[in-house]
Amino acid sequence: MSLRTTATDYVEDVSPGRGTLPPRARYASSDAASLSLNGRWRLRLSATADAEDDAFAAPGYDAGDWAEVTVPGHWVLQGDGAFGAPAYTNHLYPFPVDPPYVPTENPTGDHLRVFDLPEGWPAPAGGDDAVLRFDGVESCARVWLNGTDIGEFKGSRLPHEFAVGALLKPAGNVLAVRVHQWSAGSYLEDQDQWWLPGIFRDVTLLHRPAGCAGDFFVHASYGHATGEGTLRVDSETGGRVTVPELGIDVATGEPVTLPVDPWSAETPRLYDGVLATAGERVPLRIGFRTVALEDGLVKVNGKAVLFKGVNRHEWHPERGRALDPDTMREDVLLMKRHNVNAVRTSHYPPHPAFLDLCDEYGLWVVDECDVETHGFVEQDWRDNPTDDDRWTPALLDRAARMVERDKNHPSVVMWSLGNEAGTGRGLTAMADWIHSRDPARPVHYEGDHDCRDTDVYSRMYLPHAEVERVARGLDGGSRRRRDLPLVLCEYAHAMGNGPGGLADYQALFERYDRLQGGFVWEWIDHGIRHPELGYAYGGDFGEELHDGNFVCDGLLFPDRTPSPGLIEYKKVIEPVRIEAGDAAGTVRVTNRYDFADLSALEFTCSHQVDGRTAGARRLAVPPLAPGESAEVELPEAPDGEGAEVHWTVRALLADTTPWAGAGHEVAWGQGAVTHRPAVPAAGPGSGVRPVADGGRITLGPASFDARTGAVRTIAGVAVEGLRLDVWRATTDNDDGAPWQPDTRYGPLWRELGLHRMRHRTVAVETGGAGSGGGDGEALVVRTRVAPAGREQGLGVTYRWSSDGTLVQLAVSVVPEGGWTVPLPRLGIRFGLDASVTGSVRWFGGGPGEAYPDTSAASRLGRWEAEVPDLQTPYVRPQENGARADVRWAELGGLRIEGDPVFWFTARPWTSERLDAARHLTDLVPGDTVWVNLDHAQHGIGSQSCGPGPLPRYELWAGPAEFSFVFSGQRGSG
Ligand code: IPT
Repeated sequence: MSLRTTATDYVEDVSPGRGTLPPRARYASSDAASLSLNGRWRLRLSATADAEDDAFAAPGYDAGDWAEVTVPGHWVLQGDGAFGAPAYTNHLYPFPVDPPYVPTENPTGDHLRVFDLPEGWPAPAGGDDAVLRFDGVESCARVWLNGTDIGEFKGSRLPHEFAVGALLKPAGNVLAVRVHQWSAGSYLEDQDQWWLPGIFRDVTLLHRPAGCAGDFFVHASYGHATGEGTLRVDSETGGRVTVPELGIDVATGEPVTLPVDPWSAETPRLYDGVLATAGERVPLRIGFRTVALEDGLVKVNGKAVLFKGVNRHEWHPERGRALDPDTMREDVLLMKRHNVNAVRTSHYPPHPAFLDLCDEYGLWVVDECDVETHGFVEQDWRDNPTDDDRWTPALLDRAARMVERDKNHPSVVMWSLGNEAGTGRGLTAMADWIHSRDPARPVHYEGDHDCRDTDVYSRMYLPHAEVERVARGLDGGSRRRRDLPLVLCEYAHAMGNGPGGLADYQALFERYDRLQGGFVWEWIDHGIRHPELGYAYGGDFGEELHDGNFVCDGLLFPDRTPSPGLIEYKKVIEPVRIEAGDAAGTVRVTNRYDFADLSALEFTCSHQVDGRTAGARRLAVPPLAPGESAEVELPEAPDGEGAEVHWTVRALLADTTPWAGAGHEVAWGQGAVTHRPAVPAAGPGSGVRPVADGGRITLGPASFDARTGAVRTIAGVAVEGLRLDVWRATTDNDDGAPWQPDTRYGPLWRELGLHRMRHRTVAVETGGAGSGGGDGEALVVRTRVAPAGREQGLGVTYRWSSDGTLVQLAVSVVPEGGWTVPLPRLGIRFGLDASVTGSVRWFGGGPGEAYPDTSAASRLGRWEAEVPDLQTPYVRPQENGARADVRWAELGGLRIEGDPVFWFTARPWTSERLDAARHLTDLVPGDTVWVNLDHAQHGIGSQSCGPGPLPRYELWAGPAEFSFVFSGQRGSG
């Protein structure tokens, strides 16, 4: 005998649901009445699915003592912790893998909302003249209207509609929705993100007048050879289609062909039209374009496109995946302003309004279905729902809900079956169905490396060398695959500091036709705003299973501030390349758009003398067609009188566009006119010598501790703890992902002890020849820098000299013992009194941070910043903030000139503190500003999920010499 109630069996039922209407095309508006049911709802939380009966759904139920939540929303992000907490796992299911069963502890939110029909709502005509639509509920909902059970559904990020006309009353309608956090559907929704239950997208009541539009399919193709578009709107309910601008007035189902401007992500030309049925007028936004697989390439309107894409999860640091229209628009504007041209809706169909924006502003969209079963990888994909016929109806239901909803968007150029779901018959069934329903769009799926079901060869996180092998057709693979283009649906893992190597990927994408670009992982950090921690990540809510800050791996910080990774990406993918021409005094400009010429841009040229800009002028650049380039003469450079001179050419929007104002910088380039003059050596031959006086040694304007050789002051500025430094607070990419096959240096650095190097003073030498060392003109300090327990070390010589005004420190480093790992960094560090440090001025790369393989966007110039503003606020603190190619820097009364140029970092805490911090709020500025002057840095790479830095960006220990000239700050520079 079973005592268990059967009322909740649907929760663990693999079928998609009961009672819902067939999926259909989505449109933003029509002249039919609608009523938003968003707002404040009553909420009662239970710990299990069956804790409460359905009495609450009956009219007259008194929910006066229930809590309230905002819909759309996730209950765990509301109520200040009273409604449970979010939980983050990457691919592990946060419950036992026992499909289709879910835990008995299954947080269940009963939602209640009473509503009246607004004035003017058409009088009930009897029958089904109203539809109740849910745009997204995680993960399973059962719905009652006015006490009648109308059904239940799964498929969290997909729409579900019910016919409710017969149940509606003019006033006092009771809508009851029981939402279960876990259901059989959860097995299909194992995306790498927070588990966030709730009614997180809109709830809407739609009037469906007699003769209203049903499903319809806008086919708007473009013949690039003829310049003509063909429009045909297939509609369940017949009617007429009008497009006034084109003079179109045809019956549904009837094709019409005429000259049009095509739609592309670069030129998002939309035509306003109307589908008029007997009972409804539906506005259409029509974009003519044809997507086809031709010559082994994905072509739009006859041209192969290069995807410069991002993977976008829906995210807001307070509202989770409940996105408001402004946030969606902000995402699109930020993408457009950063030269992004494509978005993969990882890993589920987005809020439908996002696709309207992509149509309008112009972005190529890979629309991905809400399917991921990644956790089954732990059991070698055994029992994977995508290869189990019992689940196929649910998979097909999801495919249909996506395709039917989104098929009328010109921006959607590919359908994606889902993510990380293994391979199996269910996926094949999805692909077959999609191919037959919409033959005009290619199908994407990464998990199928043989491309049985797909029309592009998609991979994630391939190393550069592997990408090149595929590009050259050397990777083998199935017959079908060999004829398909490669798209990296994920690459360049933007977790923490990074991703590195973007420019090197882009160079490959541009070089080989078979490579059609990729999508950086990912758009935004999913940090959750937290009162004590700043932004919370996995584990911060006490989850028993979690993946820490792996959820913070975006190009935007959680508050949508662009991270240096996005600035770098913008530069790397800029649609105009500006570089030194072959002839002296010229610049080569190349149009790298796929469709647009350069007529929307204007160009300026300026020259910089020692980094200081001397006037900017317009530069006449012809309106080059895509792929064309021209060499343009630069204006005459000013006479630098021995100083370093370079030019900067910028491509700016000539006019305001929908996504950025006139003058917005799209691309830029720099080149040298004259190179940096030699740094004056301070000391040798000047006659200034170190003078010992008790415990002190004086050398020109510097003083030292006579016993240790440690510098104490330079030009009257107290200098603390100056010494060689090789450690950096490891980045997420240094630490690497456990599954990444290459050597991960972060853990090896720590194992070797590079974070606890000891400095043994070998000798402090001031004498001339015969006094045991030194040349009489210099203070020479010899040390050995090494970790406890190991033989590896660095022999370091600090050679101080002065001409009476300047003080030069020449450092030479000789590795000892066998080094089997590269160094994190190589340079010196020292402390300055924070109370007098003031702002930092420098001539070198800026304004933002750069590392060896993230330095494309580092622009040579003069920059100034306060020390706190030099920090990059990675959600999990780690090495950050280095400025590249620094000629000189000034701070705290010191001027430091490097020979050669150096990496400059200044922070209000030590690297050790930075290393120990888990959240930004752990970092508290101290009394000392710590300055690193690095001769070299190890690259960044992408190993938090993908490959490490390319070999040329690794910093292997070897003999090194570098020097710095210190003097009092000049004030004006
Ligand atoms: C890949 C996933 O597709 C994506 O959702 C995300 O988890 C990303 O990794 C890492 O942030 S899968 C990985 C095993 C390559």
